[in-house]
Amino acid sequence: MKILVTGGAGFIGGNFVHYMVNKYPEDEIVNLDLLTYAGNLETLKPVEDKKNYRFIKGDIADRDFIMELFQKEKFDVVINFAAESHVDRSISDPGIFVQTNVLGTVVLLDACRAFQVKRFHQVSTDEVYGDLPLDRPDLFFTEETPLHTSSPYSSSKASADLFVMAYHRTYGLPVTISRCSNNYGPYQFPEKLIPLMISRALAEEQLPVYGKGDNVRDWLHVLDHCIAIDLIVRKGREGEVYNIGGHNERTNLEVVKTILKALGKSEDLIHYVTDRPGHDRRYAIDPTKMEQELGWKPIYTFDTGIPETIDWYLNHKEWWQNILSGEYKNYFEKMYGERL
Ligand code: NAD
Ligand code: TDX
Repeated sequence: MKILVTGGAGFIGGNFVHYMVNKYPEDEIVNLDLLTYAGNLETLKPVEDKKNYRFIKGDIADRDFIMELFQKEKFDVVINFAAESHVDRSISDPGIFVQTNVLGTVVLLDACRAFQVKRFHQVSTDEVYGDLPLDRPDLFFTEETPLHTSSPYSSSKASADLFVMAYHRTYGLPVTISRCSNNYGPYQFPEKLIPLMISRALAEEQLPVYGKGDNVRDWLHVLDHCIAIDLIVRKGREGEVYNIGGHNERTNLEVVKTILKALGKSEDLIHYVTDRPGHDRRYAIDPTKMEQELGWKPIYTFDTGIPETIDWYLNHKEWWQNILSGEYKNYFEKMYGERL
């Protein structure tokens, strides 16, 4: 099979490329990525010389380029990870989220139609369901939960999902969608909660916790996400949505304290800052459909995954220090300068 992975120089796409290249030597994995601030080819170093792997730089929203590429390559499967993925950035600059997440997805769908791709898989997010109240631990997102978005980011992801479903119903395009909870693990860009807190705690810098730190996220190890997507693409039913999560809910404060404890750092580093506007309170996935239909079960719990992840960041300081010394630093000043 010839598989196009878009956004494979990012966090989850990069982990997915590693997984697929090693697991399926007979498949050809093509990684298409624009290399925005979040794309990092160093993430692909362990696989870049493999015979079944190739990188192409390009924009999923560039229609002419995408049509030409699809005509030439004749992909069997397309898995779309490419996106603007950071909620805070979507609050300061929503336009690029429409461009990449909505328009880029529609361009890919058109190319899949035009060149008879056998499966288009959209990597979506649990944020399309909005949030759950903090005082109702009995409530979870199922695949039937109505879309109800809060941020420009989640609105752009929900819009893309609606187009994916419309292309299935209207044109019979063979599609699937997965909606996953918060991922953590190796190669995550240090603007997201866990790598941000690890890198700043190691430097003994203040840790910016939004609001009271009582918002809840449902943490999933990135390898469990990759395994789930592979299963959906190979065994999932066309036109279906699959929620991916492993019942690992933690408040942000619990996450930060766990990191500080593991690194032997003081809780005095915690610094409460102005809350994120429209901040979703709680995400929690009901993964029954993945478990019953596809036999998926996560390998990691948060308690087994987080020490391993912290070790990874300790053993790969060069990877994230290179990021911190570049463009990211300007971004950080802009985002937090007035808050700290
Ligand atoms: P990321 O920001 O780390 O990576 C995104 C990648 O997409 C980068 O390599 C970037 O260069 C590339 N990209 C951006 N615009 C592009 C364009 N126009 N054309 C081609 N490539 C482009 O994101 P991530 O955390 O790895 O998330 C991957 C996907 O998973 C996204 O679709 C996101 O919405 C979804 N998701 C993420 C999480 C999470 O916790 N990180 C959870 C659920 C769903
Ligand atoms: O500095 C911070 N301080 C803080 O308190 C940052 C960066 C975050 N937070 C809080 C906000 C959230 O409640 O931590 C929580 C997690 O924040 P992010 O890492 O920004 O993730 P989130 O907004 O939950 O979205 C993530 O999960 C769903 C991904 O970035 C999305 O791409 C995915 O769809």
